[in-house]
Amino acid sequence: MLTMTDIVREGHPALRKVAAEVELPPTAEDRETLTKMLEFIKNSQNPEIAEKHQLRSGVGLAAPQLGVTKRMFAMHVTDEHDDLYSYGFFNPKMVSHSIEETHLEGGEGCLSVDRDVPGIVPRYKRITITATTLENETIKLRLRGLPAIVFQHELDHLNGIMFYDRIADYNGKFKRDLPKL
Ligand code: K1U
Ligand code: NI
Repeated sequence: MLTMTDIVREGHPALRKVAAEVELPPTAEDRETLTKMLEFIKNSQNPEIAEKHQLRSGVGLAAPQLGVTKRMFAMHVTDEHDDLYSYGFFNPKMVSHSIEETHLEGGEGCLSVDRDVPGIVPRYKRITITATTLENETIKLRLRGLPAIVFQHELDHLNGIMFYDRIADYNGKFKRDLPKL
C-alpha cells in the first residue's frame, strides 16, 4: 500500500512538469499505480488505517505526486447530498466550465505541501469532464461543488500547477488601488 513516504513534496520537479498522456488501453503497471492511488485516498479517510499508517486525510491524489508524470489521478469525495464521487481517471479533460466561480472558504491544502497556505483559490463552479476510468469506460460527467473543486485541483497537478499559484492576491490588488501618500 502507498503511504506518505511515497508522496513527493514541494520542490520535486515532477510537481512542475506537464504530465504525458497515458497510452490507452493502460498497461497493467499504470492500472496498478492508479488503483493504489485510489486505495490510498480511501485509506486516508479511514480513521483506524490513517492513524496506524500516519496518513494525512485526502480527497484526491495525482500521479505526479508520486513522481510519476503521467496524466492520471484518483478522487474519492462526497458532495453536499452525500453522493460519492470515487474514480480513478486516465487522461481526464475539462471540456467546458461555467463562467461562475466558487472557492472553499478555508482555502485548499495539498498532500505535497507540508504547510498551511491561506488564501482563496478561485475554481469554476460547474464543469463538464471526460476521462477513461479504471473500469475502462470513457465517461462524460457534470461536476459541481466539492467534486468539481477537487477535479480542478488534481487536473492542475497534471499541468504542473500548485493550488497557491491561483491564490487571488486580493490584498495586493487592494494596495495597488490605494492612492499614493
Ligand atoms: O491533491 C492533493 O494534494 C490532495 C488534496 C486535494 C484537494 C484539496 C483541497 C481542495 C481540493 C482538492 C487534499 O485532499 S487536501 C486535504 C483534504 O482532505 C480535504 C480538502 C478539502 C475538502 C475536504 C478534505
Ligand atoms: Ni494537491
